Amino acid sequence: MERTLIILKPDAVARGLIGTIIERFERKGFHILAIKLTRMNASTAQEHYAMHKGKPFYQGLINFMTAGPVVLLVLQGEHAIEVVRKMMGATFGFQAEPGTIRGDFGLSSSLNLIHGSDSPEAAQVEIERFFTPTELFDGSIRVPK
Ligand code: IDP
Ligand code: MG
Repeated sequence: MERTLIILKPDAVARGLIGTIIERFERKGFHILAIKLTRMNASTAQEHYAMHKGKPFYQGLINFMTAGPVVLLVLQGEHAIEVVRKMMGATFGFQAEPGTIRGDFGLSSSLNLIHGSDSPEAAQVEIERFFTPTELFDGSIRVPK
């Protein structure tokens, strides 16, 4: 069972696509271990996208990611990282296949709705970046006696 960190980016939140996107993951069978609406500050965005530092789009990406609230999620399921990346589609909406989140809901080459971890190592670091262990739930129900 794998875990992955998802960010519904500011464009997804602003366009009212939170429910639509999360519904796809729930219907696919993923369990939501954690969920939070928050605004990312610049230093967290810089850390999250450190691998892109120096690229021409980097400052625009930081500006975009901090421009409004985001929804952070931890999803769990079989092969979660690969399956979520497939469901997200290619990086830019105009290239992403229909049927994928980016392919169905966007055309932009910068506002692309969603982030998903790209490896187990990245997932662990990213989950710890945004959530404490006590914020992760296993989905089980305990009925009080
Ligand atoms: P990914 O999100 O599909 O893994 P990456 O290449 O890792 O794509 O890029 C991270 C994020 O940086 C993208 O999701 C997108 O928001 C932004 N980005 C990547 N390339 C460009 C670009 O050429 N112009 C503008 N933004 C970009
Ligand atoms: Mg990437």
